[in-house]
Amino acid sequence: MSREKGNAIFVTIMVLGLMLHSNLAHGMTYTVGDSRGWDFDVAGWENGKKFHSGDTLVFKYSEGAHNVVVVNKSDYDSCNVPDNATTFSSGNDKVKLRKGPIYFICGIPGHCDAGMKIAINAA
Ligand SMILES: *[C@@H]1O[C@H](CO)[C@@H](O)[C@H](O)[C@H]1NC(C)=O
Ligand SMILES: *[C@@H]1O[C@H](CO)[C@@H](O)[C@H](O)[C@H]1NC(C)=O
Ligand SMILES: [Cu+2]
Repeated sequence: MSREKGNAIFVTIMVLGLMLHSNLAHGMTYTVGDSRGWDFDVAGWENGKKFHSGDTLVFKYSEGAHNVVVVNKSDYDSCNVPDNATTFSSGNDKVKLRKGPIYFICGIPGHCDAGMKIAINAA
């Protein structure tokens, strides 16, 4: 193999490695609900997306209008807001995903029932 060809292959492998590395290390960032943000009828936004461990969800909403509560599946299904659950309320809440299922609802009475809930399963 020529020296030039060897160098080209080396550089290609380096670039591929860096791309893979940055993908794994930093993941994707998703704004929940896209341009509408964390709002009523956000349920289903997650469908058809492939989430991975290391991806970040950003919940955007007017501070005070909503919040984000991490719940288990039964509370997700029944829209129950448990005491002392992990709750975010800044209006610009970033959550890094770990592998496995995670469920988010809005804890303001009535909002979860109105569709403020998403279920994610990160690979
Ligand atoms: C879900 O969480 C609620 C409240 O925190 C708890 O009462 C319930 O036992 C939990 N269910 C499961 C299946 O873990
Ligand atoms: C919630 O946390 C407070 C303070 O740590 C504790 O006193 C209370 O018993 C907790 N409530 C439940 C339902 O776990
Ligand atoms: Cu809400």
